[in-house]
Amino acid sequence: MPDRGERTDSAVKERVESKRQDPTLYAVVLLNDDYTPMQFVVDVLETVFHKSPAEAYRVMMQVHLDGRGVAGIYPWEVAETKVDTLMSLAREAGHPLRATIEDA
Ligand code: TYC
Repeated sequence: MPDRGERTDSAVKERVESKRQDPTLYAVVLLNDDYTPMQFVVDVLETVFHKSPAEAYRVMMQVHLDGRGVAGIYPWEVAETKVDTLMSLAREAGHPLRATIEDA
């Protein structure tokens, strides 16, 4: 039993330390498509990425006109969760909206 306790302690400790040591940031990049409604993209930028209405509209138009745009910059696990949430909302609504994660 003391054996198990030690292993558990060190596993927890290692995970905490490796998170603290990783300052790498990643960009969540929204991709344009011809079908997702502009208002849906604005809503996602406000609710998932915490943009103001004006900033959400600006990013949405950048993606619409340029093909891509940065929705936000986060540590890896946060970026992954944002993309998962975005993809789930889009799938549930029947829209083909997509996003990728890139080095920031
Ligand atoms: N191009 C879409 C349209 O005209 C709008 C859109 C903007 C779609 C941004 C996706 O990431 C996107 N309805």
